[in-house]
Amino acid sequence: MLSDSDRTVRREMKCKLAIIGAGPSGLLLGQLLLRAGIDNVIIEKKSADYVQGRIRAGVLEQGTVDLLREAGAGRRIDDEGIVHRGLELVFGRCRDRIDLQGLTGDGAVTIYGQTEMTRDLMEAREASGGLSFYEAEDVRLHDVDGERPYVTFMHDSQPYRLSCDYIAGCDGYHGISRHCIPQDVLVEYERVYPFSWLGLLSDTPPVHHELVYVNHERGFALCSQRSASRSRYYLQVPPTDRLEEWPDSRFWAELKRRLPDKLSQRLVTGPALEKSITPLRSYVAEPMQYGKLFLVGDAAHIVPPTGAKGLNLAASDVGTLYRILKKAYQENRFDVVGRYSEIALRRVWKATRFSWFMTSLMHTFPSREEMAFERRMQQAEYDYYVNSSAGQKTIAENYVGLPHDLVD
Ligand code: RFL
Ligand code: PHB
Repeated sequence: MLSDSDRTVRREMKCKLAIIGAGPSGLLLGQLLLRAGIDNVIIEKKSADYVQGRIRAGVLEQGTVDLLREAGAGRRIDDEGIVHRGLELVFGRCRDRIDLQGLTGDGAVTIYGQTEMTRDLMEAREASGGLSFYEAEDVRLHDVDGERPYVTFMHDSQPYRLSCDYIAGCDGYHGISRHCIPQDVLVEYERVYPFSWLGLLSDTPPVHHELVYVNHERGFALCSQRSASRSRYYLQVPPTDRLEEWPDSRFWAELKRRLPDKLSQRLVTGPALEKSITPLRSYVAEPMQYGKLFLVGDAAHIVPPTGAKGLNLAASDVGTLYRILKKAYQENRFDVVGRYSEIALRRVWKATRFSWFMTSLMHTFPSREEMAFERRMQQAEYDYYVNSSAGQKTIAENYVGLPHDLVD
């Protein structure tokens, strides 16, 4: 038991890397570094249950799966992940399969929920004895551009001070880390799309064995899945729509209207386990590094989910920072530390481009309804991409994930 006087004394701690946020970025980075002997502490403002329960991504690139394995958290994904070697695109009356495997020389993606990946990483961290503070309050970063940065926070009514060599801002789009970069240094690029996604999770068998992305004149629809008995569906909805306006019955009726007849007849409906609305945006912050602070994952960039890239991009940032810190600490190559932003941003912009392309190609743009020319351009673009081997290959190699950059 702590006495009252203990509680008012600031607890002092030290580590090589302070990690802000226990989303997939923070957990994966922490676990990879622990295994490389680079100690780190994770500070997260929400509870572990809350973080684990967030229903989000479902499609993992091979590079992401490889990093999970390297982190010692790959056993369950190897057993339970579902490998997809193709996907379907639907535009008007056209239904086209993109053969990911054939077009990329054996490429594929793995269907595995972000909730499961988070759970695996939390368990691996627990097993390695890594220190994490959940439900931390008043988290603040100090001297990020100085020699000895540190983080202060409150936990269980106790003040803490964590001194470190570096800080990884893995605290997502709404986090605090990015705001530590001075305004005259940070450049932000943004596009807000004029629609949101309404997602529904249900214990019903998926309508198709592969993912189906649909451009219908009533709006985009996506048929995804988590297992042979659990489906995840999305509908494009106006950005002003609220969840109360979408009872399950309306969701299923609208999805049926947007699917090709064959799929719509096969659709099995059921009560929603979860429903949520997500606005779509593209956002990139440059640079992704300032002094001793690195921005990782959604803290630095957001992509619309149409390309299934958000989590994978977070993982490739983690891979880059992990390789850089490993080189620095294990080979005394601290000269490479300054290259994080430049290396990470190359891949970030390419994934941003692909996500923007898929979003532009597959959604109905409200202003385009009257703009017949724009709709025709979209149709021509679709026709070109799916009927050209170069076009198909471009989609396939981006969807399975571009190579992770090496650090030399
Ligand atoms: P996260 O997951 O937002 O985690 C950030 C963590 O930081 C904590 N935090 C703080 N901690 C301490 N102090 C503070 N001041 C803090 N402020 C915040 C937060 O509580 C949180 O725990 O960011 P991270 O780790 O970078 O991970 C990013 C991914 O979660 C995200 O990119 C994906 O979910 C995006 N995404 C998809 N990505 C894919 O690769 N494939 C997909 O199929 C896919 N589908 C999706 C998606 C995202 C979606 N939504 C809801 C945005 C589908 C949807 C609908
Ligand atoms: C999902 O299963 O949640 C999912 C799949 C593909 C996407 C986005 C989300 O492009």
